[in-house]
Amino acid sequence: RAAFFDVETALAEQRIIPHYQPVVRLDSGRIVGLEALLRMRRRDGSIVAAAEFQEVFSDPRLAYHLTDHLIAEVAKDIAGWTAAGIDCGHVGINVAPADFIGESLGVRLEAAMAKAGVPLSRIVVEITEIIFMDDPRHNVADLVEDLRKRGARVALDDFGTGFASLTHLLTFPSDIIKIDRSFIDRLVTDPCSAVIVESLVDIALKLGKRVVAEGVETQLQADRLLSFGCTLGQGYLFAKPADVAVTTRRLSGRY
Ligand code: G
Ligand code: G
Ligand code: MN
Ligand code: NA
Repeated sequence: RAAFFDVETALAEQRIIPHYQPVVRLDSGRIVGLEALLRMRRRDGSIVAAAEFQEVFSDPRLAYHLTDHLIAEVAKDIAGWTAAGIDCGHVGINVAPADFIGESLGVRLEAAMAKAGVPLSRIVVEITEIIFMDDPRHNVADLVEDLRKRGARVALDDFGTGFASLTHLLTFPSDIIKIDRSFIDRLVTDPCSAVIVESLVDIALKLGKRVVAEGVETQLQADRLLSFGCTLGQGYLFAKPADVAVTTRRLSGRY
């Protein structure tokens, strides 16, 4: 596993980069947006996924710097696509609990986007439910309100995994619900998961939110989701996360 030190060194050496996974229409596979996912490039060129070093996000100082670096890279990429006349849609970024302490994430995001000439309305801040259950210092409700006031969108990520998912719908004014992969995994094989997913989609749509299904790996899952009225998803069935060059080709319709 990659250690704290490896990630810190990679950050200093500009070897922390975003990969992007498309968010697609489940019926046509058409790309409507992206999710940025942090990757570390080793000196030998190999790529290490965030899952391999997730523990570093629990270090507040490093997590803060990783987020700042990531948002600057994402802003640059969006600016590049825009300049090339390529529409990338909305781009999701994941945040760590450390991003809810100290200087406002809204201020940091606004500064990074302004520097690249990208409107904040391009950005979706994906907040995992685990953060809500964390310590009250994180002030998530205020932060969510601040982000939306500045024009960013907010997604409840890994939705359904928290102990109080439905309460979160009331407490946090999100724009998008991302249904956790664990439910999609069992969607076709487990009738109980199917009922839960159908109900979550129904609730989210009735509340006027967009719903994105995560981890869609089979056509059967996509079809079932479509029958529930869930029109958006991401997953290996459509595309794995990939670097900016591959993503540019995908967005240009060449892949
Ligand atoms: O892409 P991957 O499967 O390695 O992601 C594993 C986990 O790491 C996911 O839960 C994802 O949300 C998280 N993650 C990916 N990129 C980032 C990031 O830039 N910041 C934070 N805080 N978490 C990230
Ligand atoms: O927690 P979060 O939703 O941010 O995590 C997203 C992670 O899920 C990414 O790291 C990505 O690599 C992974 N992922 C995306 N699509 C699929 C999929 O279809 N199957 C599996 N197993 N993982 C996926
Ligand atoms: Mn996410
Ligand atoms: Na998720």
